[in-house]
Amino acid sequence: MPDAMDFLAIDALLDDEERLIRDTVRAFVRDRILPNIGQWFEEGTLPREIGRELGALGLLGMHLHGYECPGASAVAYGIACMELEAGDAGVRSFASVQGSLAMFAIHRFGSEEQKREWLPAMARGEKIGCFGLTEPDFGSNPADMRTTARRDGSDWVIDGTKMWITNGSFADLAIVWARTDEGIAGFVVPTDTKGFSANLIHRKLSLRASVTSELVLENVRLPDSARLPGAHGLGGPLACLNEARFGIVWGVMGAARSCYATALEYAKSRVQFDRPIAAFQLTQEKLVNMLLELQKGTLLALHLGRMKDEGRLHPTQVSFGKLNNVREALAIAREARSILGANGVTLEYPIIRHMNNLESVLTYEGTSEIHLLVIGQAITGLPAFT
Ligand code: TGC
Ligand code: FAD
Repeated sequence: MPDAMDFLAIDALLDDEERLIRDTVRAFVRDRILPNIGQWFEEGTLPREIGRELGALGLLGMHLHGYECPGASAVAYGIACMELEAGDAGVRSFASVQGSLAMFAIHRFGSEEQKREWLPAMARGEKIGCFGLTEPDFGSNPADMRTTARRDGSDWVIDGTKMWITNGSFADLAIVWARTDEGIAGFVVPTDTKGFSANLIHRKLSLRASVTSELVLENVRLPDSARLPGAHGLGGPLACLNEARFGIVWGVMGAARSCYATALEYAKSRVQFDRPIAAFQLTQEKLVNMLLELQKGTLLALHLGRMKDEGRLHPTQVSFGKLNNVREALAIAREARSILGANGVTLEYPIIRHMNNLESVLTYEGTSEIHLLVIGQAITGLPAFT
């Protein structure tokens, strides 16, 4: 009989190293994250030392090569994201921003000096990075950003505000994207630079176990060596987003798996009308629909991961994965929540936490509408953004 948690035997499609990474990250989540996450979520915090712990496990910049980065495959990186987000999207976000956005930006576009200065310490989790693209008035449309960087002698002077920036308040460096006379450019901004400040965003009801901040840059003066020399135009930040979006395609299946597993166990033990609620046809329909989308989404993530490892994954295919898997993970979480009845609304169970987190995941790294339009343009040849 197929396994209720792995009905299509997807496990058999992984190699030994991939299974080892999965088991290692799963054990870390079980021992370190799950016992604490309810409290962190309630308090609206994520301890900064999680960075060093993720670094010690080789999970920061894990798919990057050189500079003390592990150089793992895309599939291995995806599996790690899935296991981290089975714990909480806040922990996966931390790893995504550090590895796929901040470290990737330096790895892909940075100078040799920037790589040597930052990447090893970031891989160890000693230095924390954030990625500032979104602004208060420009989210889906970063091309029109207002933050500017102007030349002043041999220096650059940056002014502007970035909004909703993960890891912002405890970051040592911010990758800041700004408009220059030559187009959009990226800068490595040490957060102790005069004129830089980060303000914690309070009262979030989603991704609470994650630090989200506003970055304010007032007359931030940096030498030319702080500019990412390889990044020219909006394609720079968008290339970083491809990496993080790929991690989300996997990550959300971890959150969905946690919801499905919780609902399945609960349904088998919760008795109403003298029967376990799992014996009712309506409950079985919910569980089966959840399983179908969970398994299809996981297969999709694996397929995209194998394509990425073969170097033939197109950004629009990442959009396909992000749109489908986040949408389905959110539907699974909502369905799972209903199976738990009133118990589904408390932090005693993980479901409502995942469900609330997924609302942010649906929005960040490109909203579902933006990914739909990216795919729409790819299949029709007609852009419908404006
Ligand atoms: P468009 O004219 O289409 O493109 C501009 C230039 O970029 C290139 N490009 C890409 N390059 C790499 N990867 C991609 N996915 C790319 N998409 C486009 C393109 O070829 C062009 O290059 P060039 O050389 O010709 O200049 O740009 P557009 O202004 O029309 O915008 C397209 C659109 C709407 C798809 C894009 O702006 C977009 O993706 N918007 C969504 C913004 C977004 O995703 N923001 C995320 C912020 S970071 C975040 O949310 C982190 S969450 C952190 C956490 O996990 O906690
Ligand atoms: P808007 O762009 O104002 O969109 C609002 C609505 O309008 C959405 O439904 C959108 O899909 C829709 N819409 C917009 N344009 C169109 C269109 N052309 N056609 C149809 N519908 C459209 N950003 C960073 O740079 N770095 C980070 O680390 C980061 N972390 C984040 C963490 C959290 C918890 C959250 C919630 C966000 C984070 N973001 C980060 C910001 C995130 O990327 C943006 O919220 C996202 O890109 C959407 O921008 P917006 O919120 O301004 O929404």
